[in-house]
Amino acid sequence: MKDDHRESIDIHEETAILVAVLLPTTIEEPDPLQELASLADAAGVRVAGRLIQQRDHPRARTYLGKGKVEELAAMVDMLKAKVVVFDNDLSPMQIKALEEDLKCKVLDRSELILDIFATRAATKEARLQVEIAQLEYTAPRLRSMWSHLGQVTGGAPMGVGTRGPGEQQLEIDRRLVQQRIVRLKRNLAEVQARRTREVAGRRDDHYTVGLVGYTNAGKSTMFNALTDGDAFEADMLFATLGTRIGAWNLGGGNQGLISDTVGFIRDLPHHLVASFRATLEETVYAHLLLIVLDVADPAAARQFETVTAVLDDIGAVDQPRILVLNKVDVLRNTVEEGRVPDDTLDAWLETNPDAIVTSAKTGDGLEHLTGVVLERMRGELREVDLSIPLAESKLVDLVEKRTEVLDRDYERPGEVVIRSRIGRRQLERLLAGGPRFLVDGMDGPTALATLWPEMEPPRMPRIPPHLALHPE
Ligand SMILES: Nc1nc2c(ncn2[C@@H]2O[C@H](COP(=O)(O)OP(=O)(O)OP(=O)(O)O)[C@@H](O)[C@H]2O)c(=O)[nH]1
Ligand SMILES: [Mg+2]
Repeated sequence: MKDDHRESIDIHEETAILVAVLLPTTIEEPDPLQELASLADAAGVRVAGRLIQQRDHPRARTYLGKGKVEELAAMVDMLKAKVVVFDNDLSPMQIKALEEDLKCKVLDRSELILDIFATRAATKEARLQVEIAQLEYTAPRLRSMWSHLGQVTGGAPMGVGTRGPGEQQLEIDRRLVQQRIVRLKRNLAEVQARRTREVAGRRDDHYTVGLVGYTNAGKSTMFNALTDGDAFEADMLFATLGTRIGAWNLGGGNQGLISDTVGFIRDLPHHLVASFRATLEETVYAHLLLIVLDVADPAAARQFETVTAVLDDIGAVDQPRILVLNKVDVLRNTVEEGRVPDDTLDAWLETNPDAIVTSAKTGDGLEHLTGVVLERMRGELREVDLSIPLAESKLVDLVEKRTEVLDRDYERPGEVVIRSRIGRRQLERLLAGGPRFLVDGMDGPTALATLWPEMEPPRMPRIPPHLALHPE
């Protein structure tokens, strides 16, 4: 084997063997390699073999036990595998030792995820995010970093990668990598500052709803069904990497903005979470979160845990969440196949009575979901008298269209008093045009505070320090 086999981690269309080491802390699953297989599939790898070992703790040098490494080496040889992918995260030293023993390229789970992200990154922002994450995670695991750098930057800088990986060269590489990371982060921070302002603006002007959930749960399909949008949906992990925003007609002249974004996965590499935080910003700042769950997936419970953990991690902790139990049309099949218990749906509804059952594919439950979100948007309704100068005919029109009008009174000259049932959000929207009318005889801010005293003004969530791009 040549010494430079790990200069790049490009694994597209290569023959691979998947390996999982199950520790006592690993959650039991019928097929421990199922998710890694889906990830490998999304990365375009051809899976030729699998190996699973149970251990009390990882072996320091190779993670896998000594005998199993020998067994794996024989498999690599026999199946002519070009790459071995571990479901566990490995240290740079472990990767090096394994590559020596197995005489082929070795990748860990985080690298596989990064690889998928790298091939999917379509926007400048996503590419910056992925490159930073790769430099921080993968670069220390490469023998010769420059050739890899050349790969991600699309040009081999100074031909350094052609040189042998001497210790001194590695030291120089390391410094150059650090410099590049700093530069990229600065770049990214600029792109993201602009974005943050846009996101905050959208939040001030509209009611925003964020679709979140495990990868492949059906977010993009739901987004398309609710918005006549054209988000990419595919039976593949991480089909979506960017964020998409669409108008959601909630009925009764009300409109919300809904966003579809990157899916979550367990053990998402921390570097990746940090650099993708801004992509998730649309979510963090949304007024309401819809957690989309593939209820027919045997791993649904663990996926739900992952999603709530990531939401906490990115600071999306203040807004209300609605659980959406999706793919209910598939559930009957999975129950019949014995892959999930037949009381699956009841069990979810027992612990989450407000959950909404849907099929984004057939459209079942989406009308109900829309109604529930509209209710949330309007908030609790109040009956108020709106005193509007007759000259403000547009405003009168808006009130007639957007609220439930109970009565109209033209007795006072130059003014109409409309008795109306209205939600806080609707009133805020009407007031946004300027203080041109009184509510129960009060000005706007006073009326809001008096009529909905229990509601605090929405807060912009904080960014947890460990996820800030520039931890100071
Ligand atoms: N039968 C059925 N299939 C669904 C449903 N919702 C989504 N799917 C399918 O599930 C697969 C994944 O859907 P996506 O909408 O791409 O999932 P996603 O959550 O956006 O996934 P990522 O972008 O990877 O995070 C696609 O093949 C969809 O057609 C559903 O309610 N029923
Ligand atoms: Mg998607």
